[in-house]
Amino acid sequence: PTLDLTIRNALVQTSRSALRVDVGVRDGRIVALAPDLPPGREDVDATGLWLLPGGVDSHCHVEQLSSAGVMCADDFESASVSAAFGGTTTIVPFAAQHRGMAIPEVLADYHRRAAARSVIDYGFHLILADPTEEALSTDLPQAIRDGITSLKVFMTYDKLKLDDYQMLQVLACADEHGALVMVHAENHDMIRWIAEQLLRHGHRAPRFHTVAHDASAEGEATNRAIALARLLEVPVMLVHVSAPESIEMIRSARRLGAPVYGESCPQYLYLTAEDTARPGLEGAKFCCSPPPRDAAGQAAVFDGLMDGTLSLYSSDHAPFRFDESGKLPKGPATHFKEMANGVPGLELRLPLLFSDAVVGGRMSPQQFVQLTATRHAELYGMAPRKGDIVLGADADLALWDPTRRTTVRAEQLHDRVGYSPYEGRELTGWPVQVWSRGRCVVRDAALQVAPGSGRFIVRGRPGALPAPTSGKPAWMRRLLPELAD
Ligand code: DUC
Ligand code: ZN
Ligand code: ZN
Ligand code: ZN
Repeated sequence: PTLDLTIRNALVQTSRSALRVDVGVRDGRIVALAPDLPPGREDVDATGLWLLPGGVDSHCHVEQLSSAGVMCADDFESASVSAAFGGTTTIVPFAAQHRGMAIPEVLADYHRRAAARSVIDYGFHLILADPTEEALSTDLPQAIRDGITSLKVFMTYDKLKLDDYQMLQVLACADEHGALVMVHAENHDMIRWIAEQLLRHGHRAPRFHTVAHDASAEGEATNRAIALARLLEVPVMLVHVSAPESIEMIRSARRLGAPVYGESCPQYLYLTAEDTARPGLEGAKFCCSPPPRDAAGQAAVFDGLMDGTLSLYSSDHAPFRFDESGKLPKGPATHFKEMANGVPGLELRLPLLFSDAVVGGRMSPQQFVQLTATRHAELYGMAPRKGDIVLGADADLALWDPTRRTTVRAEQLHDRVGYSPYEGRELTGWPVQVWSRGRCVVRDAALQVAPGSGRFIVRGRPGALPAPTSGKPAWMRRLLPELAD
């Protein structure tokens, strides 16, 4: 039978090697990787271009209400379109429980909205703000069985933070039922105390956000999250890691063989605290939590990504407009504690790293593929369908022109944020054509599919977890041996 799609003459960059092969697609899957394939019904001559697996962005916020009640600027349509234009073909945003909300309803709501609007495939992580008995005994296990095999917990924010006891409950429950726990690690009271001193002295400007979120607060909470996970001998994923001391703690834990994982993001490689000090309120455009740090922090993040201490490079796209609906709820009178927290990054995540590190010669295309796609799929239970160019995988593909030069202009991006923290940057390398399950999503700088054509991914057991055992949990065997036999 004929191929639905043949992409010929590209340099195919997989997670393992660069291949001179044609790629054949049928029924949405990669079915042939060989020279001189027969023409497909869609036949693409990709001479001079690179074919990469579509990116997997396992950390983004879409159509999500913040704990302060602010709605993201992007819905599932604008977010997924923006992702696709930037070479990403899978997103795993959050379904956010707020305290008092029933988890099944939260999930049903996100499912309904994403199914109607996403143009690429998507999964969800559950944000767990209220780990009640009901949540831990019934709702979370059910969500995991339904393919939501990861959850995020917070150590800060008044309305989200869990205490250490609750963290242990969640880590043990996730271990029992087969989910990976992502942790936002910042010490709540350290940040709260610094912020209080700053505000009391009249320091209200955006840059004081970065002062309040001192690196030591991230380091302290990272250390504690690792200690809690190690007590139970369970995996943990530290998300949006920015502080050198946090990276060092993850590195040490991993050296000891602990299943501790880390993720970082473009804002920690390509922004600094100085950006938040731009005149007036302009600095708010660069404020996220944890905040961008300094040049030494940028270098530590890059080294962590290169040596495997940090496994993932995600966007942490948290889109808020630069107005009363988002960043500046009180207009010009807004102080740093009142700003919505987060920066956009879905569309530029891959082009920023590609230009700086791959074109810049600091990172191999294989390492880029692993950091932007393969490991996301593996660690979060989507491999081998997603995240690589291998036989049998979904034909989620991005054709890159490694020489295309672009100047970042917010008005040319497809999100609804209205500004870009990377405005004016010159980038080399851009994804010029993108497929999701063999359907062309982006071609000639135009969207080719309708909203709602993306599918929910029922994720399996995360690769970050050890193989399931039928016996008692590791912590019980160690701490309560008489119960474990
Ligand atoms: N955590 C995130 O993951 N994103 C934005 C802000 C935050 O606190
Ligand atoms: Zn967070
Ligand atoms: Zn002062
Ligand atoms: Zn986030």
